[in-house]
Amino acid sequence: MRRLGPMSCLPALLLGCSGEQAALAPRGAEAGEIGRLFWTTTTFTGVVLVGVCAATLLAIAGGDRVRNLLSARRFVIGAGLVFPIVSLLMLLAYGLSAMTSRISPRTSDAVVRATVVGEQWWWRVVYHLADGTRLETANELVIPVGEQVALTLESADVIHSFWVPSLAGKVDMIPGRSNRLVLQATQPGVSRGQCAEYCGGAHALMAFHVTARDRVGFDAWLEAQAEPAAVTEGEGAALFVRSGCGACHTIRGLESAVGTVGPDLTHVGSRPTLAAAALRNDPEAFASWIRDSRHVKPGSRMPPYRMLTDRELGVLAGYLDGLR
Ligand code: HEC
Ligand SMILES: [Cu+2]
Repeated sequence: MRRLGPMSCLPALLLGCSGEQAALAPRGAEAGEIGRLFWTTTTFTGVVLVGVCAATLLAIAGGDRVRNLLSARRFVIGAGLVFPIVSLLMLLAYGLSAMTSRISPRTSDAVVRATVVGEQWWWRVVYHLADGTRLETANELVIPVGEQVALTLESADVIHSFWVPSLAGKVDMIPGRSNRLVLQATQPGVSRGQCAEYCGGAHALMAFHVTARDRVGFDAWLEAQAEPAAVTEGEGAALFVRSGCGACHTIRGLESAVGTVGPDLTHVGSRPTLAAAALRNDPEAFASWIRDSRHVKPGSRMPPYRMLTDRELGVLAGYLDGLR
């Protein structure tokens, strides 16, 4: 059994090769190109490694004839000099051409455009609609399958990095700069993204989801998101305003909830997760987040609300959960 020790972590390692956050299970054009680049270089270096090991073994254990062959001038120059120079140059040319043309294209004919801003420790998402208006949401991107989506990546505080391994390579979000990334999903489905640059205490709890839908589903989603909040009256809405949440959060349609410090909550109930994928999206999660956001996410910019009673927390949670 002891011998199995190191092997027993193999399944765990292999798990990293599939699923919603796997670079080697591509669901996007750029991730597909990166996958091909990876397999090409890995296969090539694997073959070279086997060749070098075989040559070494033969040199040690082989007979005189094999040794003479291996130490011949022609073999040393051919396999030791010409082959590496030619093959590495070919790999370099392939890598550079893949990177400049297909990975991170500079221009695109994208119709869908959005800006994603990294903030400690969540993602502000702003869609720039065809009619010139902007539509803000958070911690979730929905994109149409097969179409190019042009993202502008920015930061509001420190350096973050935007990475959805199954869709594309990672691009840093740098304060004062706008970086570009073109996403193109090749199949529908949900992919998970994660901040890939250490950005402070809760960095590991800064994730998000990208949902690729067909064009009809995408248009329907966009239309629903553009609507004002489903509920803007009643006990929940009043408690939200009275608790001062509106100073940091916008709920479109709810007067005096126009803050922009935190995520737009107009349709928060419709998101796949809460607080940048730190929690599932359900009423209990809303309540525990509001009661003590810093227990869930140490250092969170949202203050805890321990003074609210259980009943008040339930009312607030029910209200936010209903904002679909
Ligand atoms: C001082 C500003 C501030 C106040 C006041 C505030 N929040 Fe927040 N809130 C934030 C920030 C910043 C985040 C993002 C935190 C993170 O994910 O790291 C957040 C996140 C949230 C989220 C998760 C949103 C998502 O996209 O998943 C909910 C829900 C929420 N707040 C509800 C409330 C409620 C309810 C109140 C009032 C009781 C409130 N907030 C008061 C700043 C604030
Ligand atoms: Cu980070």
